[in-house]
Amino acid sequence: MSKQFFPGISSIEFEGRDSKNPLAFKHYNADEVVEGKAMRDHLRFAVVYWHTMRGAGGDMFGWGTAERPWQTGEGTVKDAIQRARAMFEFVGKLGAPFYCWHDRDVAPHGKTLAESNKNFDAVGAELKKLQADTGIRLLWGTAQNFVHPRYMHGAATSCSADVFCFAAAQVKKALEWTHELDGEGYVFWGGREGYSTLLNTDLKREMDHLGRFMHMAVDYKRKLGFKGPFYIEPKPKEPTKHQYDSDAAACLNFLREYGLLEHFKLNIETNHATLAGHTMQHELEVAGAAGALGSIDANTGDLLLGWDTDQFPTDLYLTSQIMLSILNSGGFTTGGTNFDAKVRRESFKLEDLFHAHIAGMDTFARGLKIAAAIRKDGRLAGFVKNRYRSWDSGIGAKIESGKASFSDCEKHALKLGEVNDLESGRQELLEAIYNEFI
Ligand code: XLS
Ligand code: NI
Ligand code: NI
Repeated sequence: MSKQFFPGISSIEFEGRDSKNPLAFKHYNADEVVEGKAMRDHLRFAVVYWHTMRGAGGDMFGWGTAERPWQTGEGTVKDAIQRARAMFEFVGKLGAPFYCWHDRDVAPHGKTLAESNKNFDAVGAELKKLQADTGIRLLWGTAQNFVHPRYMHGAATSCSADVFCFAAAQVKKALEWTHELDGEGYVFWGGREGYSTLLNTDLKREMDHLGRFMHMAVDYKRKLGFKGPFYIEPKPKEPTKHQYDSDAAACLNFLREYGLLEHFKLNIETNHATLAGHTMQHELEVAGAAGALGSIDANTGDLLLGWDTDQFPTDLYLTSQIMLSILNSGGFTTGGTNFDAKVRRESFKLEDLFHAHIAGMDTFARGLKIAAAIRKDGRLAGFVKNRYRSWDSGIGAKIESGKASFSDCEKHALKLGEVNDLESGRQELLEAIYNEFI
């Protein structure tokens, strides 16, 4: 047995809702069947490499606080391999089936692109071995095209064509490793694809370059034979003032405009939705309506803080609403519930990583059960269906099928004289019904 990074902690087991053991699941019972499917397969939990392995708890005002025995600070490949082992020990003990990475989380930056690629190859080989040994799988990979100073003006949307080429080379390599590690999908989050001021920005040209970049990625994916979906992860701001992939609607418009919609789905993150002035459920519904609901980054923000605080989700309204939208759209296929979340700076102990993930997984398990109960009860969906019944026959059905004209509508309205039978929207009653299930 190689070195243990979490020696005092064994596998997290399901003990049921009355358990007081902080290192046990109270609600996430992987084998429990909900709507004909095991919880494990509904939720498809993933742990992120960046926050969980690389996050040190620093902020603008203070150094890192976190106790992380695998962070030696040397930045070597040897170090990175130790870290990969720590990651798989953690994910294995937690019992999550998936993990996610950025290329530069797993392996260190080299002095040149060739050296970075070499580093990545060395750690990638170790990841492949660890996956085979543990059965833990890659939900998605992505390229970290925002940390290095060369990306200060953007990556695919940089004013420099040279930088565009570095970004392309990085995505090419990250795609190769995602494919080699049997990743279920691949994510694009436009870390600096946006601007700080329009005074120095040719917006149209930058958007065109982003479209070109995505087409090149699609071509390379085909060449590789990678079958998983591409996802775009919307976010309105941070680090830039305005990011081009600002919300689900903006992403869908971009994908349609550049003829990319068939190749992409969306990866929706709660904290990004709220930064965009939307609810998570709104973003899921917009993506779902376009048939593009792919995967989620599970976290939450803080109403009083205006940035991506990436907290663990522990709100039952949030998780039940998310699971309601996911179940209504047919459930995850290649996507999953990825904890793009970090423990607070004050939660600096190793076991806090377990507490945080257990809290998130239990809250999602309850959210799933609540959503399934709401669907079984049927009152809420029934109310919505009934609310639109005027579209099921007569003039409504004629309009929906495209067979009615303005003149037909006018004739109908003239015949009625006035609308006298409008019904209440009943928001408060519906909220009370929802509460019955919490
Ligand atoms: C940052 C994003 C990022 C993506 C992956 O806000 O959430 O972590 O998920 O690049
Ligand atoms: Ni994210
Ligand atoms: Ni984020």
